[in-house]
Amino acid sequence: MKVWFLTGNEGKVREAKKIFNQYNFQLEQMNLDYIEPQVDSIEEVAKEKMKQAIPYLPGGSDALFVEDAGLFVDALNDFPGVYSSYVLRTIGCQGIIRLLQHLRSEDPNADSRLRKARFEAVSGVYFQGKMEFFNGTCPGKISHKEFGKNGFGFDPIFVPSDLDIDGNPAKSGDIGVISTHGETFGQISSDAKEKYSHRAKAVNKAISWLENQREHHK
Ligand code: ITT
Repeated sequence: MKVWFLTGNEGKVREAKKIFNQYNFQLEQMNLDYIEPQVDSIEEVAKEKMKQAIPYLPGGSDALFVEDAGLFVDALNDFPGVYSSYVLRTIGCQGIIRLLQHLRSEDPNADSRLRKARFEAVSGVYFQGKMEFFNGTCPGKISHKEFGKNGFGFDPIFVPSDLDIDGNPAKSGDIGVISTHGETFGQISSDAKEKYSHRAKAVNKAISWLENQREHHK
């Protein structure tokens, strides 16, 4: 089955494609000039993207996929959140680091608390007149400098929290079974990022739903 992904972001396409391909879905990028709505949550943005894309779905047996993501920094009251694209384009990763410059502590373990952040993604999938939305979160912290050239967007400044044996975030203070050992998403491979990523979680839920729908329509 062909799945059309409405996005202008190549990094998001690469990551989603890798997962969709594992389940034998063919993901194609749909590049529309859509209007980015001024709303309060990434879920509303995803819903709005879906509304704008449905009329352009090329084939009746194809599915449509949308996703909106953002970086939420605790010390900045969840900024940049829905403004993440704009903030990346304007002040960039360096700007986020500068906004956190005042957060200093003698305790080397304080960073996880003081520089706490998370990536969130909401993905939406539409097939045969039905649609559903799913979310994924990746907790972590903002690094003191940019590290690494892998990934895209805010990856060079984001260190994901360790994971326990089940792939869930380890309790604060615990050393996880799966860990980047302080490395950012910019320093690790795309395979490694997939274990932690907000996108992978939301995409996997969307794929399960789509597989069920596909069975239903056979
Ligand atoms: P579309 O709306 O066209 O899909 P976008 O680049 O605006 O593309 P989002 O609104 O979903 O994408 O993402 C908001 C910003 O957050 C954007 O600048 C992304 O580069 C960044 N971002 C999203 N997911 C990310 C990830 O996994 N790693 C690093 N940065 C990410």
